[in-house]
Amino acid sequence: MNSRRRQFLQGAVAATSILSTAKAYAEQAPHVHGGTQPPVPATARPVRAGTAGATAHARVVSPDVPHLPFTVENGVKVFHIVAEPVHGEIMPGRAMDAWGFNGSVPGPTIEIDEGDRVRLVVHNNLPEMFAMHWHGLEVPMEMDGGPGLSQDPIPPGGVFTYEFTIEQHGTFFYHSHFPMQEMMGLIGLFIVHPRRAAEPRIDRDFGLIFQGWALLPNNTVPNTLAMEFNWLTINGKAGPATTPLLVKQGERVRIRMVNLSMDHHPVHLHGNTFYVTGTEGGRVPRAAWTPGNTVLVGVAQARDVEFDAKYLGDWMLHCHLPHHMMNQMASMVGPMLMSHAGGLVPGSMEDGMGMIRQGHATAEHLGPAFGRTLGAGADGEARVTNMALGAAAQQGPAPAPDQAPAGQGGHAGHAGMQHGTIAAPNAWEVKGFPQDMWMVMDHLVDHKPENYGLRKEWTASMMGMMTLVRVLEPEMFDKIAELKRQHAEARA
Ligand SMILES: [Cu+2]
Repeated sequence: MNSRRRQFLQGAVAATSILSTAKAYAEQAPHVHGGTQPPVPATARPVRAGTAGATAHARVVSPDVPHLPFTVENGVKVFHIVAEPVHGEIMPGRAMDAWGFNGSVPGPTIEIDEGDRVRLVVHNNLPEMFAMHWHGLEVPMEMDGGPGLSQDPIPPGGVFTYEFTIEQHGTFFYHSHFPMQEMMGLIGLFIVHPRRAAEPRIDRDFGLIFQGWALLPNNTVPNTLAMEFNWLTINGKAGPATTPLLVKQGERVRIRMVNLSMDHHPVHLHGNTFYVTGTEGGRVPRAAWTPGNTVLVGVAQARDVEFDAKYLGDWMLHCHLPHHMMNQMASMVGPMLMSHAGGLVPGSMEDGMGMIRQGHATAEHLGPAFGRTLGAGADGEARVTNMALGAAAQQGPAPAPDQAPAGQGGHAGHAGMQHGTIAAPNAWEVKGFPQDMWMVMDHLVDHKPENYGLRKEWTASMMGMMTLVRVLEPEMFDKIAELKRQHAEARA
């Protein structure tokens, strides 16, 4: 054991100093959902005094997620973390009842400096036991947060104090070590800046957490047993409700990405080449940096990428798994609605319980359409395996008369979905049609200053695990900064 490690262990405090009850603390704690908290401005702040050779580093911006405040007591940075149920919105109108920390899902960002001693007072306001793990941090065993293994679980209403000194730097995170609780959202970023600032100097530093949810229609509570995920989020928001990363042309950008979900995410940046400069184990030696535009962020991994923002533009940053670029995937209703002969009107049993527009529910032309048979059935049915969604189907070309019942040019539509209206006259004769997912949602998010100046209909394909890196001219950057200031003022 080296001397630093020994000092480290000697300094560790007794694990269970009860400072206050979780409930009492929670009443004082800021209860602000991440989505309503203005992003922390990317103002540079100096590395703490006394670190030789240090230069300033940019503060990490974690869009849609607040920073966790701390106090300093006898040189120790003291944080209070409250695990609790959180009601929030994945996007406007799509509520979620998950579990998070201090009113935010994911939890607030902890940002410290290498060499800091930290005291993390964890309050359990969940209805069941809990323990916190510090992912990637080299802490004494008794501080590791393995329930049963290294500590007794924290009971509901209980408090556990973790304390250690951090002699690492990089992108780390904190999370519940009960797996099903992880799936309810209990994770947050834990960023440690190096004693000596990174070279080349980083102008804009961002932190993103990727999560996946099974939020079934008409339900606000994630199904943590599901193996299929229909909502994919960055910092708790799905596109287009994610908040763009704003940079000025010419700046050097770092994006720190952490994945705690059930899938790996190959994250792709448009229009720029980046270098992978860090993992969940810290900074990668420069000689080993690799160029790319897509980086696989596996479950429980962190990846830092850096690039010089040379090119003006609103560049997509997104998981490239196709189903992770969508919202509200709902394959379970496909077999019910995939008919070419649908229409959502109330009706009798004979009308197919309101699921067909006209005709008889058991008519031959509806063959397999409503789950009556499996496999090949009516000719029209064989052309498509998806449900025929929305306006594309409603406004697009009607099936030829021999391919659909007379008078049934329309198709099952979903209120709120606006699918593309550009389709070939013979679209319905093409197997597989329709596929597009064109949903313009500008009106839901255009009030956000960070979205100022984006092209009309920019939201049409901004869904799921997707955000934007906006490389702006300085004047535009300053204009948006001013709008953000006004926006924050108006809400205060
Ligand atoms: Cu993905």
